[in-house]
Amino acid sequence: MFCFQCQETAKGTGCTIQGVCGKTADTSMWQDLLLSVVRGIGTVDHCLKKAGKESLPAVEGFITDALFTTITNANFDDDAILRKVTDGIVLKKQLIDKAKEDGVSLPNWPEVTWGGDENDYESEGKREGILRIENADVRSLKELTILGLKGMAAYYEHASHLGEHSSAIIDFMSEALYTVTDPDSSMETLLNCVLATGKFGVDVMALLDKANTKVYGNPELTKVNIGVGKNPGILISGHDLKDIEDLLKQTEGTGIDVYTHGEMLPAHYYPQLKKYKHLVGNYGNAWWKQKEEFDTFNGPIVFTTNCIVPPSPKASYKDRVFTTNAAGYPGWKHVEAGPDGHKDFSEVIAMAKTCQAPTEIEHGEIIGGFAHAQVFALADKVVEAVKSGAIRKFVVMSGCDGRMKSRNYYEEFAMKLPKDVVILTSGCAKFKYNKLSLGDINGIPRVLDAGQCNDSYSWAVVALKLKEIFGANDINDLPIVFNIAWYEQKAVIVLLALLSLGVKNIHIGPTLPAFVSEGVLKVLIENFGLGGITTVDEDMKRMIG
Ligand code: FSO
Ligand code: SF4
Repeated sequence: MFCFQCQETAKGTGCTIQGVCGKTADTSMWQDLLLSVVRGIGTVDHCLKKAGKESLPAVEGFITDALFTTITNANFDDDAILRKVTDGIVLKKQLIDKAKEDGVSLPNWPEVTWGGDENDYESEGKREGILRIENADVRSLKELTILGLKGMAAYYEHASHLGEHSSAIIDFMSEALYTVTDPDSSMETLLNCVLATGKFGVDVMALLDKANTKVYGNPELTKVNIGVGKNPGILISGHDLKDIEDLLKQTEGTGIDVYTHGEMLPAHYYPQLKKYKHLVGNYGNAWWKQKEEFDTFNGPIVFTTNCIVPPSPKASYKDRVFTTNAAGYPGWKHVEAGPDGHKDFSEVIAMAKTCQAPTEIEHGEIIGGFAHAQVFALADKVVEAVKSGAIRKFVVMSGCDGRMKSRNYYEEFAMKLPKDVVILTSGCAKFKYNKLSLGDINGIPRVLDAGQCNDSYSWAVVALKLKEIFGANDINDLPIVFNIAWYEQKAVIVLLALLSLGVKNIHIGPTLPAFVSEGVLKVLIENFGLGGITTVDEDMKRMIG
């Protein structure tokens, strides 16, 4: 196996025997095979559309689900992955037949021509690994695109569950899949494809923002309880707001409470979700602490997206975890959506009724809900604080948290920030500093949490607004610096999106991605001033002054 897609990759270069995340070599091989099928489907879909022909509607759901499935910690279930491979082969055949009927010629690349014989799954999976691309810079640009597409697929899927679709985004995904499949794509074409991925990254985050706010209202300043109640509870994790809404509706009046975990915390900020009285709080912290926190939660847990940590064989909770959407783990029940998109959580609820209430591990409240609309509502106060010098700088500390010790850097950085600097956060990175009581500046909290990692979009919207208010020529002239923590591929699409908006001098850490080759890094440094992190004191001087 070879996988280097996340920040925790072995030795900072690539996992070759087993994933640090727990992914086995077999799972890695089946994911490579699934990705090859997706590239084939994207290629044929793009050829049809480029020739002005209709493609098949199933392409949208397949591409997004398959890419999402291969995100770090999303799906460890080989059977589920292989079912998706088989479904993909059927879809690819239908597309190829359609191309034949319409007289559209197709490239004879292996991803297109492979017939999908089950006996060849293993050899094909091995052949389609990342190292099939020999040139390190070509590989790097192709992977940057693919990893960005994975993040895009995840956000698209959540938006689509709430009824938002965009043929422009899907067409782009197919075009990009075509470009990375083409063995003759030039470096220039590939670099442009990476940049275009960032542009569509902005579009997909805007689409999800529209979907979330249209259905659930604009996030508003909210205090979230981090303690527990007396009723048994269900813990729901991940990013899919439609799932938590379904669960809240189905648990209403049952005597079961609902708690959010990790990236689901921002559900509390939405008016149409916080109205449910039995949405009692957020339990625990970022994804990587789940082994301890699921144990003491005592009730069932639902994963709506990635960030599964494989449980130890003796884990007390291993029989009370459910997955849905692209997430999966062998032996855990998977809740499928019905044809109308409806999900039936009755089994989860029945299990909850037999469980004890959660054990309290924390007590108190945290504050959040500062997505763009709430920040705009406070705009006068914010602008005044900047003009008077009460706020000297904003530092965007969005992204992911993780288990590496080196990430303590972010907690220390937050603590050492001068008192006139405000942290703008989103994503699970916030769990390093959202309980530190960093105080406020003239009533504006020093940690403003916009929401999930996709809500980094809010910080782009806010930056553009500030640019307008202050009459700045360039977004980079504002008193905003970016010190972003990354872990998996949603952070990749967020980063590419920021680059496409013209944001320069972004620092990413705790380490630079293994999938960025030396040559590509040079281009990113020259054109965007992208950089890593050093020590807290050094970076404080560089970024804050
Ligand atoms: Fe975190 Fe996990 Fe949102 Fe990621 S929970 S690490 S970037 O999946 O998606 O921030
Ligand atoms: Fe390794 Fe990360 Fe890939 Fe898992 S997702 S196999 S930890 S690089």
